[in-house]
Amino acid sequence: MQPETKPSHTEVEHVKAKSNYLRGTLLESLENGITGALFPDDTHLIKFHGSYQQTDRDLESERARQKLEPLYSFMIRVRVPGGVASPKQWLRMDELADQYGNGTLKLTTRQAFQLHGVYKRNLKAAVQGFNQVLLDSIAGCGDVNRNVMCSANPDESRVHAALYEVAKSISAAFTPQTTAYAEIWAPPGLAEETDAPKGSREEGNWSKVFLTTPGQEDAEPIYGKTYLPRKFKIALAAPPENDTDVFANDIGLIGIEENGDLTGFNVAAGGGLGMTFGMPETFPRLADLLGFVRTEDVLKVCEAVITTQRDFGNRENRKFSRLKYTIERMGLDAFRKEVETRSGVAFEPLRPFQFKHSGDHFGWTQGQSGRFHLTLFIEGGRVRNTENYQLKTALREIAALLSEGEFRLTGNQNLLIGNILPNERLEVESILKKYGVLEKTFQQTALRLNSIACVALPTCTLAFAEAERYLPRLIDQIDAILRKYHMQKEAINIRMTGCPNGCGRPYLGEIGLVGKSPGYYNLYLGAAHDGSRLNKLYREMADEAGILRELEPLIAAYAMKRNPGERFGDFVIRMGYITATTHGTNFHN
Ligand code: SRM
Ligand code: SF4
Repeated sequence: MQPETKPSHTEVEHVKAKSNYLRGTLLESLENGITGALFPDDTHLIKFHGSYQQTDRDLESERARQKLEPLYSFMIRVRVPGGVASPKQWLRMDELADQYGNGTLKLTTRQAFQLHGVYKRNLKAAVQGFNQVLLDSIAGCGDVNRNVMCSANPDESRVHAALYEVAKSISAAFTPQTTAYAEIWAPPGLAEETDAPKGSREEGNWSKVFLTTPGQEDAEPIYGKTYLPRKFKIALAAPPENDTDVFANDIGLIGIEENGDLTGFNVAAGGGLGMTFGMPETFPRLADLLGFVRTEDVLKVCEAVITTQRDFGNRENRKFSRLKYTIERMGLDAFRKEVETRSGVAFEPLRPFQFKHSGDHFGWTQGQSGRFHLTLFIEGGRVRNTENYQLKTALREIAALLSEGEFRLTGNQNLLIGNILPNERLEVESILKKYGVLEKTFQQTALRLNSIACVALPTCTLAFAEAERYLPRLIDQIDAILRKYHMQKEAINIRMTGCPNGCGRPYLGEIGLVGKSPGYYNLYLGAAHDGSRLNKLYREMADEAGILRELEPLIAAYAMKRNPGERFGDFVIRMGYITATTHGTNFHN
């Protein structure tokens, strides 16, 4: 049963309902040369096509003084299911960033690419540019299932490889079916032009969104005309690594191994991190474990969770429309039963599993195929050239060199260059050395290697404070404290965001910093290093001096009093500095 759009429904619900499957007046908006912005309704719809209208917030007051409209530009989020891109795709994204964007590429916390600073007049050309290498941006944003995340290294074991196949099939199953994306953006004849060899990785990424039949009528068998009440996220992980932070997702799928093969998944549902300051009825929440399902049933179960959320999710107030609140309202048992009824799959008892770590492991590894993989630290996920550090050029040279390798975006904004042939390894290494990229990974404190910062200023319209541009400098200061107590090798997760929405998953940081106003952050402590426990507010509105003042005695105590192998997040709880958050509903207590 599809919910109808009632008068009490939010504006976005009405915009979706009358959009004719996400078309709205986007074509007219794009062609209108009088303003750099879209018509208001289309600003909602373009999200489903993977783009956000933004302004350059650094220039806000100057533009207002000159009585100019804000400098509108667009962020484009390019989906990369499981984070796997080919060297050819990397090269194209690199090129598009220079040609139409602000010269940088952002690797996101969900294994996608973002271009920033694309003017309206260039949007179509930019989208067509990546469409031509079989990348797309449909469902990059919007009230649909977003980029599906998967543990970053499929070549590590048979389980990882199988996991990636499941991630791709989930991504394909829940991609919107509308032909609006192809109609608005795709270069004519693209489907016929593609030179991707059958069965190749590039063809695998091909989402079929362009393969439309003339006269085809639109239908969304899963989503319906009003799509989902809110964004929806799915991630897969293979224990002991929780590098995709599965519990932060609407659906988290924990791969279970039997005799070296993937046998199925422990399914978790109802994760989500966004909250609003001053509204304790909004809260970050980790997904609850529902039970075990076999691999062949996982798509049916995901579809049942999605349609349950479609039909029971709140469409009257977007602050309460994520699945986490639907589950809180329905009760976990009733929700589980609904999913079982809809899918026809009964959950089996949970299988044992143990996560150990939620970050990435850096450096070289050799996979089961004998090929090499290298995980590099990309601070804040930002790929750019600066005077002292030519990261973008280095990665471009590697992409041009690799005959078969791949660029895997990790869920922690880092990059794994994978499947490097043994005879190419030395050349890759010499390029990285030439540009100082290896030092950037190997000479960092473990704290920095475990850091995440969301975009925040200047592009994010919701930011109250800096994050990506500031965290590296704050870490310089914290590093000095760590060195003083010989703790520089201690892996502590630190995550900063410019507002409470949670894009850098700050409530899963052993040290979490959430922007409240320029220069001031709420400090959260006590998350589990493996992503299985949220943190809790320790100090409100701390500036840099305040943050350092709070952290130094804790780091000193950790150096002296920790038990062998004890993680910082567990230590601050054991020592009574903070009480543990055991469920989203007691996050604010
Ligand atoms: Fe996010 C909104 C950036 C991952 C929770 N997020 C935004 C917007 C689009 C701001 C806006 O609505 O105007 C940000 C664009 C900034 C810019 O200039 O690029 C933005 N989110 C990001 C990225 C790029 C952060 C990064 O630095 O990597 C991540 C892109 C992921 C992707 O590729 O799809 C990103 N966002 C997340 C995550 C982490 C995750 O999914 O693992 C979360 C927390 C998990 C969750 O969904 O609960 C997250 N973003 C939000 C929210 C709060 C949602 C909520 O339920 O309350 C918003 C605001 C909203 O939706 O209203 C938001
Ligand atoms: Fe913007 Fe807030 Fe997300 Fe950071 S957490 S990117 S400031 S919405």
